[in-house]
Amino acid sequence: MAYFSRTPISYEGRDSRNPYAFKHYNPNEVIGGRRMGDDLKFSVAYWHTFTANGSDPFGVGTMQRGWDRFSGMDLAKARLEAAFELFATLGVGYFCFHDRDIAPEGDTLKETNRNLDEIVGLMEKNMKDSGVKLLWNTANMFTHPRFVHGAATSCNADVFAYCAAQVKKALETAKQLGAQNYVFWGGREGYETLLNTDLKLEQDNLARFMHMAVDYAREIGFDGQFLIEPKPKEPTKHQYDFDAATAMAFLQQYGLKDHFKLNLEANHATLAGHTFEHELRVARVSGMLGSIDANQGDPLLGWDTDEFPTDLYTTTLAMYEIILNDGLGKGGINFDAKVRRASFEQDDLIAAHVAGMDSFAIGWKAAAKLIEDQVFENVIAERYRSFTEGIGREIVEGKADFKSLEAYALSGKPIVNVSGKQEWLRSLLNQYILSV
Ligand code: XUL
Ligand code: CO
Repeated sequence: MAYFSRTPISYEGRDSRNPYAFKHYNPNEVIGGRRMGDDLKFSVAYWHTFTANGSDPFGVGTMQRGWDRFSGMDLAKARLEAAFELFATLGVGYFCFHDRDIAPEGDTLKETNRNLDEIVGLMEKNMKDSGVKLLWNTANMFTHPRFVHGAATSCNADVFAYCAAQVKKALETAKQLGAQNYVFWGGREGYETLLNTDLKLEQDNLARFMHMAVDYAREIGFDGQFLIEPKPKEPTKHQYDFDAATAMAFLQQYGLKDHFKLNLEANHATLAGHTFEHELRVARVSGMLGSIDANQGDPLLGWDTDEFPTDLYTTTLAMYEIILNDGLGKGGINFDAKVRRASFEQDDLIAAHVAGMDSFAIGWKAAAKLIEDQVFENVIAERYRSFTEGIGREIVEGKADFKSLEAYALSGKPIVNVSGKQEWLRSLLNQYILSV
């Protein structure tokens, strides 16, 4: 190994204190007929792990990375080598990237595509040799100054055309590498002020762009799942794909719903003022839960901090939704997470992924047991029992109307409510998490 010197991470059980060992992630463990490894399809994010240097608005990069002694295409090749070493060390089966994470831009789009082709060829070979798969790829249409006014929602038609060329190429890459999904995160698809914005045209254009992508995927035989990744703000003030509900309404309005699912990110949910589990539930009950970006924000900071996920309430309630969804299908659990600026040693990358994987494994165990025991299902069934009989059943079956309901209400039957028992339910959740 040229970049990572640790032997593959192994499972040492819950009492281990080794930062480079799993205490809970044990893919062959089975609860309630489900195998942990089938529900926990982990993926490493190329951008945070191999390209981020730790710079922030106040300071330069801090990360110590063996591959950073190179530049240009040599750097791209070194990162690729480091990436497949890390996947093997962690035993992770998937990864994700933006086109510009893996190969540098050239002076022209032609040259950029040539750089990309060369790395994608090498990547394909690495994937074959290792068995590691591409969970999803996407196009970076937010970093370069040409995207200053947006990408598919830019006021400049030349930018729209450039983006079409870029996504066309990205779909060809997806097809070549057998990507399971293709993601649209609307990097700069939003606006700052209505004083210079044609909101209707921008949203119509975004839908036109997505239809073109769907058509081209069909034309080249790419059969991965299209995903939209909602986010309410950052970098723009008003992102068009605000949250799961907004993105689903957009897909419905523009006739795209059958072609897409959602890639939901924990920190994006909290930026939108939701819990992660709320976003997953909203998508799940509409059959739109596709994949997740696993990370967490900081409740004391108002921005997308993309920390590695360690909050067990969130991982448990996320896995609860994922198991009730019967897994994520083509989707997976992508660590869209970065080590803190002060965690600059290369081994921190390993410890961070181990922490995230273990946190989701704990979440999986607690959730699988909760579902096996039907803890919340029984509570919920009892709570809504009034809709399974009498007047409630008539409402649900469409047999009631305002007149029949008025007659029922006027009959004088007393209304009796019962407690929601939230505190007891939270303590039950604690018990399940503590007993994994
Ligand atoms: C940004 C974000 C992206 C997407 C991929 O907040 O989450 O990294 O996941 O473009
Ligand atoms: Co993300």
